This record gives sequence, structure tokens and C-alpha cells, in this order.
Amino acid sequence: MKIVYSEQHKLRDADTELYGGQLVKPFERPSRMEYILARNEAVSAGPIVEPKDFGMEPILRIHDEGYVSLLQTAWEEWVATGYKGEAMASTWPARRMAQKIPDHIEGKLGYYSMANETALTEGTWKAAYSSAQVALTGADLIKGGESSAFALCRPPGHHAAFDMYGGYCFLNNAAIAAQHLLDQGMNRIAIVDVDFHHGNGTQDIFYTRSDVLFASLHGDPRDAFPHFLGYADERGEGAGEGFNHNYPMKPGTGFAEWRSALNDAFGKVTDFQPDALIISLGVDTFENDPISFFKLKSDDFTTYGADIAALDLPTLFVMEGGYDIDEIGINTINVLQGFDAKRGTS
Ligand code: SP5
Ligand code: ZN
Repeated sequence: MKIVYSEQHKLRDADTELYGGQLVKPFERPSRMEYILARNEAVSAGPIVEPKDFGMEPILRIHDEGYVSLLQTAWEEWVATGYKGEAMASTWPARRMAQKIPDHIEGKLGYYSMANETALTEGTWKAAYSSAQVALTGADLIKGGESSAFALCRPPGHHAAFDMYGGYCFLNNAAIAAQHLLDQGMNRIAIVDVDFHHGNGTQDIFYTRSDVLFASLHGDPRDAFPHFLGYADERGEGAGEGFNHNYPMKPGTGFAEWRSALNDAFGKVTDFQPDALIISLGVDTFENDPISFFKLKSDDFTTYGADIAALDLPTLFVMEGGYDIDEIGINTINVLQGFDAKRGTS
């Protein structure tokens, strides 16, 4: 399948992530893409294609205008204050506090974020914009009749909500792609999020809607980031009731249990009869991922790639998380190869 990719992701290269009380080099860093590209080069899972530019409109179909404009100007505003480090919030509109947008950049960052491990930096907006265009180009390929495509997005997107960044995410690439497919005439889209972390942003964006079904398999929020969303009793609201499905799982969860959750989610997808399937593809479920606690092995990624193909739906893969180690290349490409082998395509 075609792999959409742009070098522009390199503009997102933060120096700092707040981790365990220290500022460390971020887990979500440019070299992640090198592992994936190198593995693709070695086994030829698919040709690399450049993204097209769909402009701001499809981004603003999903995200708040004030939020997007903050992302565009935050770095300049931050530098103008005289602060020396990378831009990060230090206070939030928590319980019983005013939900008003402050004027000072530090307050604005708190208003528009849901986590503070993620620093804003000079090139972040451009990289996030490009990442969204990569996803839109993938969606466009599917709309144009390709049976599958891989949007190799970076930075990732699934933690980004209507008006909040965090969890290494700024624009919700999968949600933007889904809305684009609907706006191009499709009626129903299913998004299955297999990243280790709950896709809180995607859930938030589609929570009251019945035209996008969302299912997420993830570390139980009692134990794992993002901690404040992803419980099994979150099933959607209003018209969206019954169109949101969460599968939180405990530390140490292995492939057998994970796969049976996937199978359950696929039952919901099949009943929904979507026009297309979007997979939020994070490979941080791997046993050696540095920030996660599931126990998937490299072969398991091939196996579930084939499971996805068996649904027999036009399928867009959108890259999310997976950190630090050579295997993120192997595991990501294994999903595509498992899928292609089952479909009899390449
Ligand atoms: C896209 C994506 O995968 N985002 C993940 C963001 C997670 N950021 C917070 C990480 C906190 C990790 N705590 C892990 C303890 C491991 N010993
Ligand atoms: Zn993740």
C-alpha cells in the first residue's frame, strides 16, 4: 500500500519532556520515523508518496479556531515573555475554576492543554499542520479507490481534542481524515485505536455523533496516561450513545487477551457497516516499549494486521505512538505486511 510521508515532521524536535519530575529528551522524537522508513526500505511494504496540501479548512472542521490560532502563535508569544525554556503550561482550569481564556500565554497554554509533558516549540505548528496533510492525503487515496493506505503521521494526533493538545499530539490526524471522508460523501466511518494509550481526543471529538464509531484498546486509565478518560462505561452521549467503545486493560496484558478485545471491537465495526475504517496505529503495545505495559511481540503485529484485513473494508492506517526502539519499525511494517498478505495485495 502507498505510504504517505513528509520530511516536515522534523520541524517538531523538542528538547524537553516533563517525565518523572525531570526534563528529558522527548520519547516522541524525529528518529522514530527513521526506524519505520528503514524497515520499509528493507522489506518494501509500499512506495513513499508526498502529501498534497488541503489547506486549513479540513483542520477547522475538527478543531476550535481559537485553539488552532494558539498553536500558530504560542511560540512567539512565549519567547516575547522572556522565558528561556520551551513553552509549557503550569496551571489549568481545574475543578470549580473559571473556564475563561486568559490573556497571558502561560494561562492560555493551560486552557488549551490536557497534559504538560508536551512542550510547544518553534517548528511545532508547521510539523503538526504537515502531519494533518499527510492524513488527509491518505484519506484522499482511499476516497479515490485505493483499498488501503498508510499515513505516516508525525507528530501523532489521537490525544488532541477539539480544543486541547497534550500526549505529544496537537492536531487529531485520524479525526481530520475521518471528517474529510464524510465531507467527500461517505456516510459512516469507523475508527479503531490500537495505540497503547486511550484515544481521548478522538473520543471527545465524536462523542455525541452517530456517523463515526470509535473503539479504543488501551492501558486502563487507572494505571495509564491519559488517566482521566478511557473507562469502559463511556459509551457516547445523545445521538452518539452506543457509538463509543472502550477496552481498558491491565498492566501485563498479552496478545491473547488484547486480540479478543480487538475481535469484540471488530464486531461493533461490522454491525456499524462503515464506508471506511481508520486504524489509529500506535505500536507502543510492544513488550519493550519504554512508557507502556502491554506485552505484544513482533509477530503479533503481523497477526493483527491480517485480522484488520479480514474486515474487508477500505482501510486507512494513521500513525500514532510507539517509542525509542528499533522494533517500532519492524512492528509498524509488520502490521502493513500482515494486512497485505491477507488481502493478497501489496
Ligand atoms: C501518542 C502517544 O502515544 N502519546 C503518549 C503520551 C504519554 N505521555 C505521558 C507518559 C507518562 C508515562 N508514564 C509511564 C511510566 C512508565 N514507567
Ligand atoms: Zn500511545
